[in-house]
Formats: sequence, C-alpha cells, structure tokens
Amino acid sequence: MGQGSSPTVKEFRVRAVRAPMVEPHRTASGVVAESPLVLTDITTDSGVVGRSITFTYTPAALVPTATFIRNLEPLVVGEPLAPAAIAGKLSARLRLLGTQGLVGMALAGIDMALWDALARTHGVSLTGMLGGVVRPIPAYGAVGYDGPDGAARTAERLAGRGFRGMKAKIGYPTVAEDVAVVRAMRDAAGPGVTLMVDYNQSLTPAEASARMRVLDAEGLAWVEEPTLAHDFDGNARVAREAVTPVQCGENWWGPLDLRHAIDAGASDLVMPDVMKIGGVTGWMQAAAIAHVHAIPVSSHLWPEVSARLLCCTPTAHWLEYSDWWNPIMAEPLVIDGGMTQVSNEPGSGIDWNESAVQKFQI
Ligand code: SMN
Ligand code: MG
Repeated sequence: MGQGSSPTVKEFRVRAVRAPMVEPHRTASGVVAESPLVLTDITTDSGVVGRSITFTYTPAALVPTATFIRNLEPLVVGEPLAPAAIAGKLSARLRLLGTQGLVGMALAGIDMALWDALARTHGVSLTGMLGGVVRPIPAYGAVGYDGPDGAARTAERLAGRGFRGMKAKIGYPTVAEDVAVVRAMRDAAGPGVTLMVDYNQSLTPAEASARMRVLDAEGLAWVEEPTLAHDFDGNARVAREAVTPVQCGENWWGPLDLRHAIDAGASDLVMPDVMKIGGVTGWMQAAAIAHVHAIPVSSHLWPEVSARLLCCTPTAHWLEYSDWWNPIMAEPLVIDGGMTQVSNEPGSGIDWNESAVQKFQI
C-alpha cells in the first residue's frame, strides 16, 4: 500500500467448524449443544488479514452459509478496503433476494472481517477505528434453563468469578417455577447483583403479561423476548403493561428491524446481535438510532467484537458474556471484576487458536 493509496481486498478463506460446548445451553425454545461456526479470513493486497465468526445456530446451516460467503468473494475482491461501501454494494446487489437469514449472516461475516482488516491496517483497535476509546464495560453471565438448583449452582459460580449481573433462562411450565429460579439465583448470587430473565420468545403476549404481573415484584433489570421477536405489537403490549423493562434485539435483522421495534414501543432496552444486525456497519447504525431515542444498548454473543463496539455506543449498557467460542480463540475476552478488559491491540479481538480450528474443522 503506497502513501495515500488504500489497500484492496485480495482473497477470502472460509472454513466451517463445529466447536463443542463444555455444557449444553438450555432455553425455553431449545438446546444449543455445540457451536457451528463459519470462520472467515479476508486478506488484503498489503497482506493484512481480517477475521470474523458467523454463528449458524444449527449445523444444517453451516456449510450453506460458508458456501454463500465463498460465492460472494468475486463481488468483493479488488474493491478498496472500505467496509461500509462494500456493505452498501452487496446489499444493493442482493436486494431482489433479500438480506435476512443466511444471506444477512453471510454479509455480516464479510463486514466484520473487513472492519477487522481495516483496523489492523491502521494499527488500531476496532474501537479506535470507529473513533472511540477502549474502556471497561459491565458484563453479565448466563444461567441456563436448569431449574432452581442448577440456577443456584451457576449463579454462585458466576458471582465467585466477580460477575455483577446474570441472566436466567426461564419459561417453565408455571410462573411459580420462574419465580423460584429467580429467587434461587438471587440467594446464590448475593446482594447487589443485577438479575435479568430471558423467555426466548416462548409465551403469547397475554401469557407474558400475566406472568409479568407476578415477576414485576422481583426487581429484575429486564425481561427478554417475552413473546415472538417479530411480534412488535405483542412485545409492545407486554412493555406497556409490565413494570420490568422489556429487552429485545438478538433476532432483529438489520437496523430497520430495530427502528420498527422502537417505533412500535416493543422494547424499552435493545440488545442487537452484531451478526443479525448487519455486522459492524449495521451495529453502528443501530447504535445511532438507539442513541437518538436514548435507549440503552446491550450486546448478544460475540463478546470480543461487542466489547469493542460497546465502547463506541453512546448508550452502552451491558455486555452479554459467553465463553462458547473460547476453544477456537487465540485470546478470548477477559472479564475482571465483572468488567470487560480490552487491550488496544489492533483489530476486533479475533485471532484463531489454529490447532483447535483444525481439530474442529469439517
Ligand atoms: C441465546 C442465544 C443464543 C442461543 C441460545 C440462546 C439467548 C441469549 O437468547 O440471550 O443469549
Ligand atoms: Mg436472549
């Protein structure tokens, strides 16, 4: 790259891995027992490599997503390393097909790898590349759908590691069981720990409102996805009737979904997922919309990238901590005293543990 000239995109390397999870993650809407991941490495003509993770939830979507990312390579190779411009070009080219689902995931995988490459090209962290300053963000841990005893065990472990927030999966057959889990978590975590709950879209709006009349007494920081993620009217009804703030976002496809949800009053808080919201480019647009509405923004999975993005998010709230992908990471995100510890190392924090990647590659 000569002075004044910018690098261009040279090539993609796309690999599919199935990373095992130490413990399956249970929710009211199913179990996640492993992480099917597409790892994308994009090399520039100056030899810099940017990397990203695409999480396909089910192994059935793994190879199709990897193939689709590979198929987009010819549209990106030779382009200047300008992630927002490339995102605009790709979404325009795919407008007739649509940019949700696997298409959106593939686009986000490319976008995140391009931003990583751009930050590394300039020798700055992703936060610095976006004009922010790296700082600690409060992180919460996950309590699975494991009943009161399981919730207590996990809550005690998380509190022992210094987490000051934790979120339980609920949606048991009765609200009394939901309450029992919250209380078990509180007793085990001790005083001063912020508690959240997540229904994973398992209730109807009417059921959710009825359960919230009971759960509102528990002092929760939020109730997540009480009903279907795209039933904005339904979530708005729950949000109107409940005292506990409603939190949604992990299933919104792009900043437009976030706008529609906010317009509908469907979510008091928002937690976009950096992949489904459209990569770093989509996240920054979503963060701006949330900012002008004064809505707190938390993250969903992607702890390394999200820790850096939340530093550039004016209404940053909580980082969702998850260690699911640690086995394939060279330097998994560090949490200290319940806060993210991010260095100023160039990029978005994604580097592979190559021997693990090769072991789990399919
Ligand atoms: C979740 C995320 C990914 C898989 C299962 C469940 C969850 C969360 O809703 O909030 O982390
Ligand atoms: Mg959730």
